Amino acid sequence: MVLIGQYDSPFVRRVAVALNHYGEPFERRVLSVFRDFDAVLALNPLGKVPILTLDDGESLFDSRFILEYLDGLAAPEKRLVPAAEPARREVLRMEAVAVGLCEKLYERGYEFARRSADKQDPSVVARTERQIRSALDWLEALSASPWFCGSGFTRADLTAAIAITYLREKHAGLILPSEHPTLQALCDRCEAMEHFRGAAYSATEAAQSGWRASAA
Ligand SMILES: N[C@@H](CCC(=O)N[C@@H](CS)C(=O)NCC(=O)O)C(=O)O
Repeated sequence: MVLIGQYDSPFVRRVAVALNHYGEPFERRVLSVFRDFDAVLALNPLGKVPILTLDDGESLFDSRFILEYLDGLAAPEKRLVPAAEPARREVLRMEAVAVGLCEKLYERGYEFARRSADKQDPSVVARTERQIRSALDWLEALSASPWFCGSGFTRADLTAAIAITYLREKHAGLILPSEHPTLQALCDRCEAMEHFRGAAYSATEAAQSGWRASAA
């Protein structure tokens, strides 16, 4: 399998960490959705990453779809979403908020890093920042100790941890870490795990694709 995308993307990282967790070997092709847009469009009609190319050449895209596919392949004890309700929908609800948080952070970053100052819309930024804060407060209130759902590590933990790293790396100064101590601790715990270290956030890849860290 080949994972396409950079390790400054929370969506790409969540697929990479899951692949490591399942013990699925993969190669990576470091394409940027900006610098290598034509190549990405050739693989995904939406021109977005992550893309996972299977050994027969089939391409899967959208981290949600890819992670569902991979969880279906995994042995039951390795799965990252519980099979039984209500735990299943609890994890999926938390994951939805954590992925949505990544999407809102991406939107905010896009406004600053990709648009010139005269094109930025303060009302869009303010709305996005409210959504980011609301999602963080909601996740913090779940008091992960050590994990969100019982004693097992799930995709909700994986995604929330990656979202906090993304916040720290690309939106430093937006929200004080002391406002969400449980999420910060979850992030530290996860990023220290082997599966996360094998797909660590890459500031180099962020810089290579033209990321401008401004208005943090
Ligand atoms: N819902 C998608 C979001 C993926 C996404 O937005 N990826 C960003 C990179 S971090 C991207 O490809 N952006 C290019 C674009 O939206 O034009 C997923 O979970 O995979």
